[in-house]
Amino acid sequence: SALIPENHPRKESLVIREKIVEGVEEGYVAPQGLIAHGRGECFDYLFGEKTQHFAIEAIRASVALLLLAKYPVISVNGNMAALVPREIVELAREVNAKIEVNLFYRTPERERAIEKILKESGAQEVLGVGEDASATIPELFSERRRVSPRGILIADVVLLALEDGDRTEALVKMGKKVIAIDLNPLSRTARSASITIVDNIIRSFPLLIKYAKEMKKLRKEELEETLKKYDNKAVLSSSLKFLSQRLSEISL
Ligand code: PTJ
Repeated sequence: SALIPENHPRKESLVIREKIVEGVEEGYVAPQGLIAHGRGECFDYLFGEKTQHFAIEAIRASVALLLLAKYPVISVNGNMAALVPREIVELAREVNAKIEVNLFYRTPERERAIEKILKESGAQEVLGVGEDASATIPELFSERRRVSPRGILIADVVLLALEDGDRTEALVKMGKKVIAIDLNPLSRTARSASITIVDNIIRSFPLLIKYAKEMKKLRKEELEETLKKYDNKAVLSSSLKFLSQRLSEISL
């Protein structure tokens, strides 16, 4: 935005914030997305606004899982569409995943606006819009239970971000592997996902794309080995240890 001075020490963070605000003004980001973003900013600040080793480990495992999946789907909400639309499309292309709009605060207008953004970013097909979201996830009561019968309903792997805990749990209960990007390692989503990337979507999507390009060349057995060695509990606990160590160091 023109209002952010070039030399502002937190310029990048302000530019990103501006994208979310624009999304709210244009109606495709939910007002609640502002609160979610602020929460994310706070955690990101504590993590040093850098992708840390535990996130890299989770990103590599995620890429292995996506490349091994039979039917991977990337689930998109308002905040993701505002921050990483082109990256969503590129990652989907690299790992051969479907793209599905799935909103907590679902309205036909928001669905269509997000579909438009994704198509302008190069997506051929966007699932979960209008009549296409005709299937339901059992045990869920929010509008997020509505999914595409050609997408999340039949997916074996779902990548999502800034997600609500109930739905992550419901997807896991349905037998799906869930990859969650969430800056809060204590959230229910972070705790119940199969793989949790504790990092900002702004940085993790480009890294997912980078590793997908590299790891595509690996043999199936090598990808399976990466997955077998992965331990999500250990990764979550190492993100918390990182936080406590960093805070002790700063407080000296
Ligand atoms: O677009 P909709 O209707 O589907 O609504 C989306 C929101 C985000 C409003 C909805 O899912 C929501 O209310 O989410 P929560 O429960 O606030 O959870 C958001 C989580 O994402 C929090 O744990 C934040 O720390 C985290 N988060 C926020 N921004 C980022 C993030 N994680 C990664 N990257 C970010 N940029």
